[in-house]
Amino acid sequence: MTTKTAVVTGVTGQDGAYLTALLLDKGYKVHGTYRRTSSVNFWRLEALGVTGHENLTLVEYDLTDLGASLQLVQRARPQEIYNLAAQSFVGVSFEQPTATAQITGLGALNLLEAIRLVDPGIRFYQASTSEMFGKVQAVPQVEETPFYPRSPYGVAKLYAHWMTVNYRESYGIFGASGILFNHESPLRGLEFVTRKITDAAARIRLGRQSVLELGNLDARRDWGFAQEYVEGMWRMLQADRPDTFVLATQRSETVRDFVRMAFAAAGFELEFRGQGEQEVGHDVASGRVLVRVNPRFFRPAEVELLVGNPEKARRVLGWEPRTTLEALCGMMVRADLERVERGVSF
Ligand code: NDP
Ligand code: GDR
Repeated sequence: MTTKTAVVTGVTGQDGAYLTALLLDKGYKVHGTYRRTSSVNFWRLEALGVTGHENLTLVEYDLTDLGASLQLVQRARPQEIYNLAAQSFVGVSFEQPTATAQITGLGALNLLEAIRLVDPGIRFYQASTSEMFGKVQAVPQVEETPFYPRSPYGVAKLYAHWMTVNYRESYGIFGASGILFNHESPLRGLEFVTRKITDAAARIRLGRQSVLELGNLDARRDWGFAQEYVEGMWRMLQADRPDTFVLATQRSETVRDFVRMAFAAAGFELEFRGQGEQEVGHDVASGRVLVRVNPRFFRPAEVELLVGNPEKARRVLGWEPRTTLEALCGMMVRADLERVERGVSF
């Protein structure tokens, strides 16, 4: 059991909840930060059974505030900070590019500055992303693959990544950057495509929804299980030296493949016909159209193909993904069937 203290920003999010549960389990004292909103949402922490934990302190904090960042570090006096807070939805970053830059880009700098000024010995984890590879320059992507972000979100994350590297090289700060490929779970937000799909498959199965509308079905993603990825974050901060690591499964499937898989887990056999905006997916048994393309969900610039090679993380950190996409998808559909039956809507 450790006696360390950690700060986790973005504790209300998917990764924040899983990481908090992992750290508490290891004996950490955790200061988890959340934003003041009119209806704060701790459902993920509740789902993992950690809300009332004696070693968990929930702290109101906004990443865009430098003073608040200084105060957070001064009060918590942590050995480790995991910066998971972000405006993390790629689609929204096209609508709100400035807010995304301030939160997702400059927010990380506020924390790095707080570390530099208060205690340069604090270890820092930056939640970097495969979106930085964007229009990919090599397949599969590794730590050395050149970046080419394709969204305001990707550009903001790239800034935060380079600031982490810069503070590592300029001030000797232990800044680790985890380039994580998409990772999902039953705790994934409903706006992200996997959860949108598993939720819809469950609702359609139970007669609460008739059709699912999606954007680009051809996009390929490397999807892993979030609970395993937060373990990788922790390992990065226990390493001998700060570095940059890719976490991925090395398997890439299309959104269409994931739709087929999720609907199969809900008891439908889907076949697709038509192309582009005209494409639909129908249930083979009934002939009913259950999936339709809606251009509203297209993005101004798309990331077509992501597939990462986590060899460095395997070698240096002993980290490995274990859950197959089929198992992950099945787990998400089962959780959504159960939630829809109970009438719960997150
Ligand atoms: P979520 O969107 O589920 O969580 C993001 C968190 O950031 C939420 O707790 C949110 O709070 C918080 N937040 C947003 N804006 C602010 C702000 N101004 N100040 C303080 N907190 C804020 O993301 P995930 O858990 O999926 O991802 C965690 C991190 O990892 C993110 O930085 C994401 O960009 C990155 N990432 C995620 C990947 C994935 O596949 N999941 C892959 C690679 C990187 P609130 O609840 O109030 O909105
Ligand atoms: P992504 O995840 O953009 O990869 O970012 P998302 O699930 O939003 O999209 C994945 C792919 O699916 C396509 N798509 C749709 N996406 C959404 N959300 N809704 C739809 O209806 C839809 N139809 C098709 C998208 O165009 C895209 O190609 C996630 C986030 O967690 C980021 O924070 C993180 O950095 C990256 O993963 C790695």
